[in-house]
Amino acid sequence: MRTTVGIIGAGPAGLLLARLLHNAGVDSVVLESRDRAYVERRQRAGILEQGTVDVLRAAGAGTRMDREGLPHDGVELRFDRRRHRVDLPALTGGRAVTVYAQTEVCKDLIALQLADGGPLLFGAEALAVEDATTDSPRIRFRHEGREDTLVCDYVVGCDGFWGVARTAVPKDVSRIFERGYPYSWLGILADVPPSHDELVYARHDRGFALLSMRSPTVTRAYLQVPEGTDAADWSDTEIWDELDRRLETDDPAWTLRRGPVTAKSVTPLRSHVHEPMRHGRLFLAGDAAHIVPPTGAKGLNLAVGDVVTFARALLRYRDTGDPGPLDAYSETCLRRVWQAERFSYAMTTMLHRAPDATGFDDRIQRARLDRITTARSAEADLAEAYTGFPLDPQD
Ligand code: FAS
Ligand code: PHB
Repeated sequence: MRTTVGIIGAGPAGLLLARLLHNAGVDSVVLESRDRAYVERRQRAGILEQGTVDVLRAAGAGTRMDREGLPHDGVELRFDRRRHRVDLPALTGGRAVTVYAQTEVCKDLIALQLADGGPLLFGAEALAVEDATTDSPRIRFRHEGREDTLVCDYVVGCDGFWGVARTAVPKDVSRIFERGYPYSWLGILADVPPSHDELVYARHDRGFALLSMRSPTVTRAYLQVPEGTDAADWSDTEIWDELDRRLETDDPAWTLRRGPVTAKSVTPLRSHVHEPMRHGRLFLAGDAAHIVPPTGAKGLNLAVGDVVTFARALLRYRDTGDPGPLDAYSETCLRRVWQAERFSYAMTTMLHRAPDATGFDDRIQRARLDRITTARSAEADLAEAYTGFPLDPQD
């Protein structure tokens, strides 16, 4: 098999890249190791930055998002029984976010790709990327029990944290920057209308809590739990009781709506960056290159930023012969990635309580929250980061 751009992974990064290239007349092939149903139901991101919404619309993948997505102009910070609303458009010159689940973004992009895009092979596992430093990098893959090779001009590794693409970068070239966190997230889906019409991020001495949603009838919520927690150890009642405790407030209008929990899972929290994000004709995008703790709602949006940067750079090279943006791909993406890492780390350490936290740590967290809720400059910094860093230096 031969193509211009070989894409490993049909998560949001790989699927959006295939769409952007298709719209620009560049052929590509997407190899995805799992089946379609798995990719379409894998619960992950829920928040889309303004820039991501704009890119999906421009790519022709925004119809259902515009119909079913929930635009949000604010988020709430809750601590010490206080409720503080962060007015995103007022603090950012009009930017906001949209609640539209990653599962739905993937469904929309898969439907478009299968309708009129290039090949999208499910159950096709990439085994290795070879000859990345030549003009014809190759992907060796297994599909329907047979090994095959995809010869490309460029390979883009969109295969997530556990993928193979990153392993094709020689050890003496790779630099890894990482931070683990001594806690995880217990996430639930519940068939009950959300208790609030915007997201609530809560800092509590018992630990972090987040109230989010998937639709006007489906709540998505998260609790900070000890590392290694088994979701099965938490009964539905225990989860709702703990959410109630951590979301406590003096506001008499507040009630936590409870309902049947339909899914629960535990996710470890980590920050991880692989540099460089390019090695010869191999480019890394999304979770294949970087992981952020989900507290800043940045993961999916960063993946979108990477593939927009790659697609624009490739088209610039094709249309003008200027290799500049392609050569600067890693540097351009890493500038945005490190801002998102900084923000996600700040939100995580401000809102979670470490098992060995001291009174001093608690006071510092409260001082950071007090600063954000009383100083417009600090609040604006949070709002700008939350609604999204520029997708590309051209923006
Ligand atoms: P993905 O991991 O989504 O996709 C990689 C794909 O590659 C997968 O389909 C995998 O099957 C495939 N693959 C792997 N190895 C392969 C191989 N050898 N051959 C072929 N295919 C292979 N982000 C946000 O922005 N907002 C949020 O609210 C948010 N919440 C989150 C909540 C949770 C619980 C988690 C876990 C993550 C959350 N994230 C959030 C981050 C998340 O959305 C990721 O950043 C996003 O999935 C990254 O997309 P991709 O880079 O496409 O990687
Ligand atoms: C979610 O809705 O899944 C979600 C929202 C915001 C976050 C993380 C996850 O920061």
